[in-house]
Amino acid sequence: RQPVLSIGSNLGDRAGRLQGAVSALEDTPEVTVVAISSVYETEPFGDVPEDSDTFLNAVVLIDTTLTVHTLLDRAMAIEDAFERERSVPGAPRTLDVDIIVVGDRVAHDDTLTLPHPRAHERGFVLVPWLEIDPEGEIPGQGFVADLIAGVDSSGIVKREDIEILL
Ligand code: PH2
Ligand code: MG
Ligand code: MG
Repeated sequence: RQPVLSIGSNLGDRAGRLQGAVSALEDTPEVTVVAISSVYETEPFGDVPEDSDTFLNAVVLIDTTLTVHTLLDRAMAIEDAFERERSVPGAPRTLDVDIIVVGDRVAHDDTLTLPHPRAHERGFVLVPWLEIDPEGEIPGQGFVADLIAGVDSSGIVKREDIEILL
């Protein structure tokens, strides 16, 4: 099982936070980082305040023997370590770590929905994901390569000057 994670930040030292998130994932027992996409500067999308700053986003493929809920706990602990504020929905975030898909796993419970319910319409997820996983697929939605055709990716620009290292 190779879970696909989306990471994003639109507050403060955005690049430093994405790097910190990847390092924290790699430091997690039973988690191996398999691939990291380029970093993209992306226009705020969807349900965010109108004056939101642009995000840096990337997608990370991992390999793990952790259960999805343990992985989710770890993702939230990593967000907390970077002072993620949860009080205001849609507020600028220092760090967001989302589980996008875990193979063909489907989950709907209080804490986790898989696949991520909005990933298929988000260029900031699909564009970096396709880069590192050309066969990527969202169960019930289709292949990433096909889904990209249906989204607006004009506000998604690769930042050649930023690189996340393992
Ligand atoms: N995350 C959101 C809402 N909107 N837009 C961009 N560009 N990048 C994000 O990571 C993002 C967003 C909710 O988590
Ligand atoms: Mg999110
Ligand atoms: Mg989130």
